Amino acid sequence: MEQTQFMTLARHIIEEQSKYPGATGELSKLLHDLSLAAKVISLEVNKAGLADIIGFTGDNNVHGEQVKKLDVFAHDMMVRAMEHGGHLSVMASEEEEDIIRIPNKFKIGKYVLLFDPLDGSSNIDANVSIGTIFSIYRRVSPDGSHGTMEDCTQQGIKQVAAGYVIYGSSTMLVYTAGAGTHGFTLDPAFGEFILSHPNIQTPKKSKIYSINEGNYLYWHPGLKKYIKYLQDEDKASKRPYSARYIGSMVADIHRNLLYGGIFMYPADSRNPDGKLRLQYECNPMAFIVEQAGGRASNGKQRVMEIKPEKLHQRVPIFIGSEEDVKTVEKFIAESEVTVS
Ligand code: P6P
Repeated sequence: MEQTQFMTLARHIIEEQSKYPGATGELSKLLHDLSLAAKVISLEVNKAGLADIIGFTGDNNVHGEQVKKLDVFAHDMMVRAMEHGGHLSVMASEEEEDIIRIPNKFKIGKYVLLFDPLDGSSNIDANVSIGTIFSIYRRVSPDGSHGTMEDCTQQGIKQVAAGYVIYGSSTMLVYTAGAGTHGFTLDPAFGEFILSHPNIQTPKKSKIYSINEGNYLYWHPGLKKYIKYLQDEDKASKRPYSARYIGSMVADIHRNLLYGGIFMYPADSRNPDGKLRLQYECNPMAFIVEQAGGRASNGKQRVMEIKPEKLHQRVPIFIGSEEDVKTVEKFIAESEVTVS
């Protein structure tokens, strides 16, 4: 790995922003506030096994999924850490039905923050890596007033920054502001995110595929053919691929980003839109992976070009190594031709 000078996240963000003439430094401060929230959530996640924080609150979130206390903590921490900075006009969380208004006592800013506070939380009790995902837009509603639903349902191509924090054997923050994708590892000794993975480039072709094969029966015929293709032997194209599926999107995509791989959460006959949310999971991950030289589509169209209709909209996603995503798109297209 390229030797990196001792670069903190704060310094990296400022240096990145200095590349953009007219940058006011507001985005830098916003990302800095996000990194503070990440440190606090990391502390709680890493001691969840000790505290009584594990276990269900007994409540259900907007999607009817049982909510773990850590989900609630992470959501509350993100809101509290971000609402007072004066950089945001509005927020939206995967854990909350409606958009989150900035309290009147705080200054209204020009950015919009969408986040999944703790993705993969059903894995908390098994100590599996989980993560926070965030996506930042510039507001489209008039300055000075409170942000709107329209601010929160912009196409992914309008993102100004996106990132995730993975709480695993170490805590890492991976982000892009449109000039490459960069990874920082939290040094717990002095609580700083240090640049460990500058300008990540994901392999164009891989030998790893990630999908919940328990849904095989319900898949599109083209997808069934593609998975069978990956399992056939062909040394020239490094087949059979290895199946790697953690069931935590941040963990699966992080591994594939570094090693190469394709992650798939497709539509199926039971879930015509798939499972993962466009605004909180798919768009930020698509921005990150594309900036690392990868590809992200819904099987037919670039994820970031999908026009959101609803805040919590779900979309199918095929994301990762560019050549692998293009291959599955081809299988789907060909099978649609034969099927129609
Ligand atoms: P399944 C976790 O609940 C999550 O939202 C993603 O992190 C993960 O990729 C997916 O759902 C796993 O879903 O249906 O395979 O358990």
